[in-house]
Amino acid sequence: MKLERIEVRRLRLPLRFPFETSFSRTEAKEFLLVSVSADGLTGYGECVADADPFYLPETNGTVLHVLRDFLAPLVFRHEFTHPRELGGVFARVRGHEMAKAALEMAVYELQARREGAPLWRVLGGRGGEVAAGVSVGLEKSDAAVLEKVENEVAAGYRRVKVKIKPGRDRSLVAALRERFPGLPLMVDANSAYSLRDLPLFRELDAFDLMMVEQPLAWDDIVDHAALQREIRTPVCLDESIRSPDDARRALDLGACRIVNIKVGRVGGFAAARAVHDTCLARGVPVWCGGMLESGIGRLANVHLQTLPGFTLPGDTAASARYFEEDLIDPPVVVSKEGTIAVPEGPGIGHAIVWPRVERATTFREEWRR
Ligand code: OSB
Ligand code: MG
Repeated sequence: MKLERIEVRRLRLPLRFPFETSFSRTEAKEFLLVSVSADGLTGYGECVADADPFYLPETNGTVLHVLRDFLAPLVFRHEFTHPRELGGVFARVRGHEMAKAALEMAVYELQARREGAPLWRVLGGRGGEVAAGVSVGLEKSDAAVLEKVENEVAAGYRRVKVKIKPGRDRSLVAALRERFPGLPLMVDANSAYSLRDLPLFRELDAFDLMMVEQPLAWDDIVDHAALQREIRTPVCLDESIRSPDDARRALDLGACRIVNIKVGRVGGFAAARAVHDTCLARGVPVWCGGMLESGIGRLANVHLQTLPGFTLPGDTAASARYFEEDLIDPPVVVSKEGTIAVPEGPGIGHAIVWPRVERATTFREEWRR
């Protein structure tokens, strides 16, 4: 395959409800959409970088720079037979996983369209359905979080994750556990704590949480290993795993017992597969994280989590939880049983609604071979 054209758009989609974590509060999703064209077909990849570097270091600005000045020239210079080769093409560029992933995901999506196959087939997954979990942000009060969780449980989600931060942890978890005794429940701290908070995590052991996600620093695995040795609840790593090697090292060190896989965070589908394969070989469960993606990235996540190691529900919720109007038709819907149907059409498998993309576009640039 010889790519002929790459287009990058910046989009802004208002969220139906603000989403608050320990690191920020978001009222609109601002992201880059990468389109790649060859031989009369185009594939699409949604970038998970934000406008700011508060989750991980990359931003929409750094992604645009690295795509324009490094990754696009590299990919135009190479001819390849399968998108799995792009990891090698990009290897000289250190870091910038979200930029690499956005371009590589677009090429995978194009590959699927070339084969007339759903993305899951190119990734080595399966059709059918996947189990949906939901991520509930911080609210003004514990009562407000409880009300949100009540609604999500009624909607059918198979697992609920709530965001925590210092001062908004013990009482919230205790209240949730009292109200929902049997609910598969977990917490995500987005790196808001340190090892000095060990007593808190010992207390949380009493609440039968499925896991505690990324409690300590975004670039740490050593302290997480120390924490995991001291608590019963499984630690799950998100921010700390940015490559297949990171996953191997974290598991060797005992830094976690569960891994959250986000394609954008680990540098693409091939890397996500490699993280998945490492975990599967060691009996470590994985699940697919979310980044408040539009339907384009959301569907990519649906296809990915049909791989056999994704044994836990992901953070892939219904389009309507996030956006008044998603960019895809039909939107992603979650059944009363908490499942999402895996698309069977070519590529991501649902149509992109171009008038909505145009309306949300705030910037556009294209490069040619
Ligand atoms: O840590 O998993 C996270 C959203 C933005 C950035 C980081 C995270 C999240 C979520 C939301 O938890 C998951 C989703 O619903 O897409
Ligand atoms: Mg997380």
